[in-house]
Amino acid sequence: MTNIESLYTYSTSQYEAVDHLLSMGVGAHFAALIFFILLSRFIAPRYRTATALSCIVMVSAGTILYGQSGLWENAFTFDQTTGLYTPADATFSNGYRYVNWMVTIPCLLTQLLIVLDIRGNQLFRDAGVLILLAWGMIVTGYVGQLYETTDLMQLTIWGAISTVFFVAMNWIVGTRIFRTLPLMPPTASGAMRKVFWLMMFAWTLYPLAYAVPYFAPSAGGVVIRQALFTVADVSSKAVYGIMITYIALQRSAAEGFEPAMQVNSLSPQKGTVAS
Ligand code: RET
Repeated sequence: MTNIESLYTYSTSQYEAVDHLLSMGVGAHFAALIFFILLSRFIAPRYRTATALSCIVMVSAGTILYGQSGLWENAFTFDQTTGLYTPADATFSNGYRYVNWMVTIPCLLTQLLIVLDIRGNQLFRDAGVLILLAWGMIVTGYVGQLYETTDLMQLTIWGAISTVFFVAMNWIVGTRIFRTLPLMPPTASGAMRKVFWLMMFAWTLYPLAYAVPYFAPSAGGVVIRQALFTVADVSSKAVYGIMITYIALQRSAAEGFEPAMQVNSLSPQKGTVAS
């Protein structure tokens, strides 16, 4: 049970491309973490949990990517005679990512519900259903990817089951977003619509990465897969988190939270004279 990553030898540029992509992912998440910590005091307490959840996602994803980057470096050694990177003792695995999603996806879904201002029992119910669907998607996808080098039929069956959970989850996310749009301040509803499309785009890159063993079982395919994962990670967590925090800020300002109003230049700075 291994991933296709451990089957191939890589040219220096292919090996380095993956190494650089993984390191870029680490940097992007830790940089975004600083941004969320700095911005959180401008967000009204009612929405601040959404930004706090982004901090958890950044630490969790940044740490796993740091591990993936170390694993990649240990899983291949440079062969002086051929000038290629060949598999070493350690086995590279994408499985760590799937396990990490068990933590990050519930946070991403919950922060969405918080900026949609879904509260109380409704929040527990919606978050509960979405998280169960997400876990169903992840666990079945995790099992499927274990077979990617041995049995493409199993990869297909588990991938199909996982997709059923994925579609159901997206359906609920979409209905919650579009039902709430008319109730949001106009400064936030445009961004919320963009969040929906960002999710559709970024989240779909993950099943594409899962499917790489079908359409590109090669060293080049591995580079494509790690690039898909990196674009998906940065968009679905860091860029998404920035948009969620932006919405939280707009809602905070619309509800009269002074620090948020100052960020939006809606209230005069202390010491300035209103003319
Ligand atoms: C799998 C298996 C194949 C079918 C589908 C999948 C969907 C994965 C998704 C992952 C999203 C991850 C995120 C992580 C954030 O930290 C499991 C690859 C549909 C949608 C958003």
